[in-house]
Amino acid sequence: EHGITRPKGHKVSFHYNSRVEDMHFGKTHPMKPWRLTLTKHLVLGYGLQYTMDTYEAVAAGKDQVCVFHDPDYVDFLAEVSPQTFSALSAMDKYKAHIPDKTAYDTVELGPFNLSTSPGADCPVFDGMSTYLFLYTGATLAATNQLITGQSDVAINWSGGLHHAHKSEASGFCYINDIVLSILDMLRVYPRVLYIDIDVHHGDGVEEAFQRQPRVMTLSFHRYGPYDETGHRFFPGTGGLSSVGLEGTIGEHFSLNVPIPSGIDDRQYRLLFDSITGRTIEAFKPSAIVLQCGADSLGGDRLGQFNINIKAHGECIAFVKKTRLPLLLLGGGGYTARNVARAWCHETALATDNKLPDKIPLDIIPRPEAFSRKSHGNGLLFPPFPRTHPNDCKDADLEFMIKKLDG
Ligand code: TV7
Ligand code: CA
Ligand code: ZN
Repeated sequence: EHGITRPKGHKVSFHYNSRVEDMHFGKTHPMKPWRLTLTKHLVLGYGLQYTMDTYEAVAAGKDQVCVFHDPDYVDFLAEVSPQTFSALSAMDKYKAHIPDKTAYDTVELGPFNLSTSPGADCPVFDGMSTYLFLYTGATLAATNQLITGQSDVAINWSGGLHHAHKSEASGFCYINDIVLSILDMLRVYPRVLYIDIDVHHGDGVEEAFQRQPRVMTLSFHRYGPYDETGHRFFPGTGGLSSVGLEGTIGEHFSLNVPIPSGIDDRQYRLLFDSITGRTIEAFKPSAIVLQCGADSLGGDRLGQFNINIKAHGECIAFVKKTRLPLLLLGGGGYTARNVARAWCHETALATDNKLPDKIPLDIIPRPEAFSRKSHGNGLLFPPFPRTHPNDCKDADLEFMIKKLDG
């Protein structure tokens, strides 16, 4: 009825479990799983479920998570709740993992950088284990679809948690589903390219593969000097010269594109197309994992870029044109209505559909989320108000493109 059709010549699968929506990181915490509810409403409202195979995700097993993470950390994640946190933290096997206090921490941290204090980046909240093992299960199921050739593109908007380390939570990320996915892929594909358009540096994925020439990591992110509070834009890594672990065979298999605030559509597309294009040409990946963090959009609560949904989507379309097995993952995104717009639009791109711009407000459960006067009620509209002055000079971007071409 909308003219929405299945793609010709390739298969798309969508992996999700609505139970992730009930989770709350805390009242003022910017990460709102509710953005996934809105995304689902748009995807269903537009009828995109008829264009792909949809799978209800099941929780990953502890053994699957231990393929990358420290078993003690995985045990802790599987058992912890706000009620058991302090008793677990006192156990010998976990006590050793309590980080030393730094001047920088404003909250009390427990083992593995987890905390029950209200201001923590990685809080322990009710239902946390369920949430973590579900988003991981969805990514692993999506990965399996690709590896077995049952899907050409597989999507998990609840995954893409790129900051988690082997035995430490970081930046709202607890289990690194991306690393687990790539490790699975390496059993089948000779080379995997990881691309990260979240506004933050994909440090956890880069670190995991810094000695590995079969995985190339490429992150585009906000990067800048220390501010007046002594912080860099999180996580503070990912400078131009960070290219993989020096002296190992992994050297030169990671690339970083550090970007000043306020970058616009034209500049971002220029950087993305030239650098990604060259990387694909040179590395010849057998499969691609694309982390589609939507905090790189203008108007994001945490991000500082000025790119619109159309340009964000063009990055996905550019990568899809390679026709390589493609895993699309979510990530950051802190202005929920825009996250949902972007990921719905990108689901349509994956299935070769062009959606009418008018959001079907009459059939989605929460139309008020998309019908604000100040923002319009279109899917791609509006161009976001420029809240960050553009600090990107074309000459600097050209310099970066040349430098990375080496
Ligand atoms: C992938 N920025 C994750 C991005 C992770 C960013 C940070 C917050 C933040 C946390 C809160 C909160 C916040 C308004 C924003 C150095 C600190 C400063 C905690 C207040 N409000 C992704 C992580 C980043 C938590 N962390 O890439 C509870 O902002 O900058 C920091 C570290 C120490 C901790 N404090 C912040 O997008 C998913 N945190 C409100 C309540
Ligand atoms: Ca990034
Ligand atoms: Zn982010």
